[in-house]
Amino acid sequence: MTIAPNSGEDEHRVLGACPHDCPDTCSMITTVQNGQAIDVRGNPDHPFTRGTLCGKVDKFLDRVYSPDRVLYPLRRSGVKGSGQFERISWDEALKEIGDRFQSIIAKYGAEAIMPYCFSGHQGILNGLMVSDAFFNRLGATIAEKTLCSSGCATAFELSCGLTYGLDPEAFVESKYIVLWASNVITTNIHLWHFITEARKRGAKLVVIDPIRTRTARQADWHLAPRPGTDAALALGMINIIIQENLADADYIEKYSVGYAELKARASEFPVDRVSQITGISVEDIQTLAQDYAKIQPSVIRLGVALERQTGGGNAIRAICCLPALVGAWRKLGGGLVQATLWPFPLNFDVIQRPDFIRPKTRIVNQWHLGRALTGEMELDPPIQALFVCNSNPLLSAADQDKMVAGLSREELFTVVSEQFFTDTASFADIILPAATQIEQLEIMFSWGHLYLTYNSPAIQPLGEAVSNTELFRRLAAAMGFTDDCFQLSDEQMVQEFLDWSAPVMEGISLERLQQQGYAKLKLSQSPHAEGNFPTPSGKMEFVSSLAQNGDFVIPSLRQGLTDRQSGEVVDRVPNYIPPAESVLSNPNLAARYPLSLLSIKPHSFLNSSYGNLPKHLKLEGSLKILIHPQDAEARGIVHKQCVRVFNERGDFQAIAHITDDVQLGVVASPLGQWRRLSPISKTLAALVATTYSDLGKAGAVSDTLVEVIVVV
Ligand SMILES: Nc1nc2c(c(=O)[nH]1)N[C@H]1C(S)=C(S)[C@@H](COP(=O)(O)OP(=O)(O)OC[C@H]3O[C@@H](n4cnc5c(=O)[nH]c(N)nc54)[C@H](O)[C@@H]3O)O[C@H]1N2
Ligand SMILES: Nc1nc2c(c(=O)[nH]1)N[C@H]1C(S)=C(S)[C@@H](COP(=O)(O)OP(=O)(O)OC[C@H]3O[C@@H](n4cnc5c(=O)[nH]c(N)nc54)[C@H](O)[C@@H]3O)O[C@H]1N2
Ligand SMILES: [Mo]
Repeated sequence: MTIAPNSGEDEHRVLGACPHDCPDTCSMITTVQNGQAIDVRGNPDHPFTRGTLCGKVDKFLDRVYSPDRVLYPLRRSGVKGSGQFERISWDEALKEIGDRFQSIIAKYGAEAIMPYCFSGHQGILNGLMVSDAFFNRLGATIAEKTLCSSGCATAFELSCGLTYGLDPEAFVESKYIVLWASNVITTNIHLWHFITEARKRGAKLVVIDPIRTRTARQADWHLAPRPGTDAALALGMINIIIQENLADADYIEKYSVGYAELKARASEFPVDRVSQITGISVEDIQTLAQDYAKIQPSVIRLGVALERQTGGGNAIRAICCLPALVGAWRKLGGGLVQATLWPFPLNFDVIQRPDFIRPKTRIVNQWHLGRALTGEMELDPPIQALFVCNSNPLLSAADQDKMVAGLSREELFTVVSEQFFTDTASFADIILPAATQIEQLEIMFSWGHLYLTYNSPAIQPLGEAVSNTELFRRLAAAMGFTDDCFQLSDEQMVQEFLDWSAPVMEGISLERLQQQGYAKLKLSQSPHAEGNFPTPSGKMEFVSSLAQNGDFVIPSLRQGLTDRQSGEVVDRVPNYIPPAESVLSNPNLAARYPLSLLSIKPHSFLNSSYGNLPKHLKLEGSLKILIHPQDAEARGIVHKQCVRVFNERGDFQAIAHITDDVQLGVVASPLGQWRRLSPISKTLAALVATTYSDLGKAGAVSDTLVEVIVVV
């Protein structure tokens, strides 16, 4: 809503919500003067985000008013990828898209059209699901969206169910906090206040991360396992906890199934073996297991990164066993949080319209866009049109060289809806201008707290930019779709996309949201004190009944429908699946490519968003690779030298940062640097692994061996 004028008659403040794919979903206040936004800041009243914005979004107006914004529809006027475009009208753009889609459908069928929408915007209206109803109605290929969190979600579903875990604000009550593959200071900064408060009250902070991150540096204790070995660590902890009688027998008895099988599995992980696998000392593993069990309430914050390892799904399942084993769920502040989004009462079927999907419609996973476009997948019909929205696949998917080759195909008709001339947009035939958050209406769930956040438009859209919802209304009209869902206004979507009568919405009205900007779901702060897990048995499933039945759907916000994952490949009890590419598990490959490459989240970008804005670029620096001093010395690499990072899949060049923040044998590079601003126009996506991890078709992108050499 618009709140009382600050000073002067034509200055007012508007309550909004940060639109980004980040757990924090901040409540924001935009100050508007004479129709211009002059300031964006955090809303001090919000109990979780508490008035601060991160170092990326506190410069949001740089994004809104950037001279590089795409503000008008554009048609390609040079060769693909050249970046040459001419301005056209919306009518021309829509007619061209409609005509091309119709002729492709006539010649090849609608499956020759592939949408590609991801998480550039996280709103319930304009986010991940905004394109689904339209493309399902069109009969297009279904893009399976597993770039983020599908591995975590599947692991949760198989073990403790799709639970929010606990209220992250209850971290203040915790006495032992474990951040497991979670770089909170970079990726979830507003949780830090609650961790700091808990530490003031005596809590200990442990970080489990192969890298000494900003967060690890602040911890009481940093444990650095070898990448991809966390399942062994968790099973080793479980073994010690059971052997040393530190388990909570009463909690296990009442609220879990499969303890005997878990105990048997864990016994395969004696501490010596775990030490060999993980590289962590026997004493440290013992101390971790003992302290974690004894110091209650203990809590684990899991990041997303584990799913980017081949055995990551099983690692997450094994870690999910820990709080039930020690009864951490019993007390306020105990348990485990990964993503809190599951209780938000979204009407997925209304938003995504899976009922439009024609039987047997083809599914292509987004990670495989490059192979799909080049013809390597031998799709019939081939992809003849690609529609990108909320995403920059040239940087966020895998097989970058193949994507470039595919996007360069002359007959491929590519449409990109964007705020900026991204690397992907530069290959478009048509670019459509997208509005930013302060130019549109939105309502947001969160995956890091329990508040719904409301975003009122603060300014008129710049140029001819439109919200994603308006874009799909226009496209539907261009295709002659008269279904009611394509006539809904944004205000009607807010009403229909949420179940306002759900019990969690008690006390929450639209008026309250508009006035306050946010409202907390009605949920227990510690929902599993007495079990109540959202699993088929209602208990914590050390042995997964879904895996046992052998047939479950990958839970995903991203599709009403995704492929089923056969249970045959899924062990009923969590196990350790070694990395596909590591020195220990694949010595032949490691002889040629001895370094494990982790792709990590950039501190000053949001994935690739902001990667073109001067202040953010200055803070983030150029494409870099962190390398251990001994690994650098062995290769004659000096600090800040340009190096080539390569394997059989591809290569990129980066600036070497020599630091013992990474362990020997591990290199790391932050995601998000733009291809065209990088040496040899290549980034991480050129060489990361193209396989899936064990669960949820997450990309095993951080299970990647490389070699690094000096560029001469
Ligand atoms: N190697 C490697 N690959 C990864 C990951 C990794 O760790 N390593 N992480 C994965 C994860 S977790 C994720 S979430 C994905 C992220 O992958 P993407 O979803 O592709 O994220 P971004 O790179 O930020 O690109 C989002 C684009 O959407 C645009 N955008 C923002 N708002 C709007 C809007 O309202 N309308 C329209 N039309 N466009 C908008 C932005 O300008 C930006 O260019 O990448 C995945 N890929
Ligand atoms: N500043 C900023 N914030 C972001 C984003 C961003 O791009 N920039 N992206 C947002 C998105 S889309 C997401 S999904 C989240 C992701 O949030 P996180 O999961 O916290 O982010 P990552 O950097 O991918 O991984 C966290 C840590 O896991 C470690 N890690 C990697 N492999 C392993 C392993 O095998 N074992 C262990 N124990 N640790 C491992 C990495 O070294 C890294 O420090 O962040 C969100 N927030
Ligand atoms: Mo993500």
